[in-house]
Amino acid sequence: MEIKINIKKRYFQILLIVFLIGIFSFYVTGYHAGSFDPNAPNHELLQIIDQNGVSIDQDEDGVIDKANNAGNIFIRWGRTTCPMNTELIYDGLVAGGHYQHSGGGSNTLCLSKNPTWLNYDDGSQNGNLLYGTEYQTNPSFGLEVFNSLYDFDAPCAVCLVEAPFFMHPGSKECPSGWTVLYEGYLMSEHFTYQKSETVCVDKEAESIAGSGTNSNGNLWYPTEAECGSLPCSSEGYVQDREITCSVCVKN
Ligand SMILES: [Ca+2]
Ligand SMILES: [Ca+2]
Ligand SMILES: [Ca+2]
Ligand SMILES: [Ca+2]
Repeated sequence: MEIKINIKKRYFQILLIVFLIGIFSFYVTGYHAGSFDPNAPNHELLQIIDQNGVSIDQDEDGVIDKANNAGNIFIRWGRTTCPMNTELIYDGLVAGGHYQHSGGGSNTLCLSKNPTWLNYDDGSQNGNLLYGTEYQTNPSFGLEVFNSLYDFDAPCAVCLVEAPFFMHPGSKECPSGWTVLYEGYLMSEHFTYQKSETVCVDKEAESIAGSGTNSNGNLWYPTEAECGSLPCSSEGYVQDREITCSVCVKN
């Protein structure tokens, strides 16, 4: 009789141990599986930047939101440093298409100063062509403060900011609730040349050392208001006056 009771007791002890091992295993493996839950908020996703330079935000539920215009990366054209309360990612060279070429890319790039390569062929195949950007700011194009930059090439800075931002064309000031990151002048290609991008160039623009040779690749000119199509008045735009801009960040 006593032997039977001991066998039953041992049987329950074994069952209990198996049960405890099972619970332990479930927690260990379940914990690791949970860390790969694709729907869980993942801080690594908070600052992903897509191919167009638009940041992909993520709300508290982990839902990715790409459409709120809350890009966290902006380019400070004409400078190598970033404004206060923003972080320099890298400084580079401004580059774009040739002023006489009707094809090629139309956007302006903040190009790396330190290129690295994948596959290449050093023969000239002349597909898309990329040129450095020169301040074409001789005195005949106004904007006296930029005259000393004439024929020099422009740098740029790619900056990280933690709030939504936008470029405000036409004003060196920002709307209420927004703070100026930098102010400057709208610049782009000459109106008789081929199209390029209009960007906001810092009012205290710098040049790349030793770049004063006249190369005329991609060119920056100041931008003038043309009344009639634009409304002009004593409080508004003025015929032939150089248009300003600012980059604004949400308070
Ligand atoms: Ca070539
Ligand atoms: Ca030039
Ligand atoms: Ca030059
Ligand atoms: Ca003018």
